[in-house]
Amino acid sequence: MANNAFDELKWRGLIFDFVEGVPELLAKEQVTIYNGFDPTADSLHVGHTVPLIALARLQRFGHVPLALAGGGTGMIGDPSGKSAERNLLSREQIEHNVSCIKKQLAHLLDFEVKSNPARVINNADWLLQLNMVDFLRDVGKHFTVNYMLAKDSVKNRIEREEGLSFTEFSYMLLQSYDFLHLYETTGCKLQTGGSDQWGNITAGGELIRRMRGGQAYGMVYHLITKADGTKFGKTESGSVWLDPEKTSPYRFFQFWLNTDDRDVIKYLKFFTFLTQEEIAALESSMTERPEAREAQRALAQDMTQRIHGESALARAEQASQALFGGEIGGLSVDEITDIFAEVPSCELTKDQLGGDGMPVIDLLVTAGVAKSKGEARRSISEGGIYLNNHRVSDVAQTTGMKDALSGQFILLRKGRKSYTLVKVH
Ligand code: 485
Repeated sequence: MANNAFDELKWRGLIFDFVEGVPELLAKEQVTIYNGFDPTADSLHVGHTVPLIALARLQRFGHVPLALAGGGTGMIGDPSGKSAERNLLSREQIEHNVSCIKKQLAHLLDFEVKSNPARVINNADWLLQLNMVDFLRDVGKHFTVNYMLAKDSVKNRIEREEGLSFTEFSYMLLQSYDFLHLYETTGCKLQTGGSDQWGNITAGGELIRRMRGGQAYGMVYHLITKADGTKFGKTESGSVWLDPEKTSPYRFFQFWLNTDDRDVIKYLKFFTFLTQEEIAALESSMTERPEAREAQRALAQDMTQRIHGESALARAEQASQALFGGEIGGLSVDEITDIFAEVPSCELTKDQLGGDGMPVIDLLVTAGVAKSKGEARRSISEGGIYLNNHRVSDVAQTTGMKDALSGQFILLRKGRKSYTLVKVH
């Protein structure tokens, strides 16, 4: 760890921009710092973890982190970084999403430490009771429309001729009001976020200066980019969520494991608490033995462990081995479905496999692994056929319900990694 918070974040390559005075502020006092997260879905995704983990980093340096769930702002929708107007979510949906993301926000922060415990707050608690006429008089009067139009979030929409509703146009006033509210009620002086939040954060600083004559600060992080130009945090199956019901720990582990060599060192700095020395060692390993993918493995282990816990990591690693011929005996139905989702499959009834079962040779033909019994026999005698990842050594071997994992699956493999999943029902 660097010896002050700002240098640490800077070394990690996180800092995109900051208000003058932030390094000194972080060096000389214990600062209350907030970062907001809108409840647009019932889970955070991997992109959200950069600012969240940064809050945890700042907390380790003695600062006080506030993670804000936007139960109020979520009713409106932030136009920042968005090219099109969003659909409004219902109140019930927002409340549900808030309760889901609050748990995730809490997961990475420390609530026990005596000197600077974290807090999770919800801006619905103060925004929903605002009176519109009071708000327009007290807050709106401090912003010129000219100032608001000059913000990137607004300018981009107008230039693209997409336009934006008055609803989204007003969003920056609400986020500004949050900063003012937290400045007054908690002494919060610093707001953080991704670089798309710069306009909203500086607007809040402006409001605090104009209404209270106070000085508040902002600091924004780089949005994550990928060397291949595609969007970070997405796979063919969609966003990578923190909720294990939406993205299984196995998929989550695989997502990190698949990081491009050109991105992995940057991600180790952004996402993990590994030290400079540890990251430097992984960097040399990557240059010398890229095929070992040690850096990717360290990243995948660290993130999966921190988000999903030790035992989920162990299972995810075991699951990852399954595709490389590892033991599949202890895997659950959900894990097998998840791991082998992309491999060809076929369906068989329990009757077909009941009684004395059927010769493996017949199953290979039925499942399309071999074109004929002759080919099936040949493959077995060459030692190239595996049943549940165990080599079939006898051409006369039979298989039946005794081999069905959880009574539902038989996994066939031909050669090193050509799998077929037989589903029994
Ligand atoms: O007082 C606040 C109320 C809400 C917010 C911030 C302060 C949320 C913010 N307006 C927002 O929309 N954030 C995005 C979100 O919630 O998904 C993303 C940002 C990204 C990063 C991340 O949240 O686009 O840059 O800040 C944590």
